[in-house]
Amino acid sequence: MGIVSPGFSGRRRGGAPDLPPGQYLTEDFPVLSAGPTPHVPKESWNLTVTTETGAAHHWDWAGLTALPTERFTVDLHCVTKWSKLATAWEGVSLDTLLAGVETSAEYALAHSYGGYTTNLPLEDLLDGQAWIAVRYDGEDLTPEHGGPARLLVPHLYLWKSAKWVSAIRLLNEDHPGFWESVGYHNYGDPWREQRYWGD
Ligand SMILES: Nc1nc2c(c(=O)[nH]1)N[C@H]1C(S)=C(S)[C@@H](COP(=O)(O)O)O[C@H]1N2
Ligand SMILES: [Mo]
Repeated sequence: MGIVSPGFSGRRRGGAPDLPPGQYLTEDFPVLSAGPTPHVPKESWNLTVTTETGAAHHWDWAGLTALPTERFTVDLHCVTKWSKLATAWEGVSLDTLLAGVETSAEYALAHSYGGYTTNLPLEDLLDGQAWIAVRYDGEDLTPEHGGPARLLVPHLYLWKSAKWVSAIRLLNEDHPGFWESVGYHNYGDPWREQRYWGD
């Protein structure tokens, strides 16, 4: 089991250098969901990755949790302006998940139980930047925060971190997700304050 802590580079907690422009610090963990919370039992949970050629890869709960997991501590930045620093998670790196997936796609579209979608460049899921998170703060991830498993891509605004993730489609063309198609920025870099189209 690998233990890594990307994103926690010893920066001073609560210091301005940790806060992207326009953000404020919060200690609690707000819940932001566009619809009702799906309750997906681990026994019926499934994750599918499809490639641009139509190849499909499936993981059930046993398959996912048999993969090496990582512990990581990262800062979260929501477009509604709260940031929560040094949050502790456990999950499977997308590098691990996608290691056996052959693709030359440039884009990814994440899908959730309940219908939510969000898009991002595939390279933003790789190189230690993204996880399928299954535990938060030492506990199984609660349904409100996306349990049993959510995508976590902390270097982008948190709407890119699809809760209750069910599928990741790897695509040759970019396809805007739920918020991206109603005016949120297509990429969503908090450090460049890319909140809305045109930012
Ligand atoms: N499936 C799904 N994932 C989602 C959302 C959602 O509505 N549905 N909301 C997004 C937004 S806007 C944010 S800020 C974060 C909130 O995560 P949290 O509720 O764990 O704080 O989840 C993101 N992932
Ligand atoms: Mo958000």
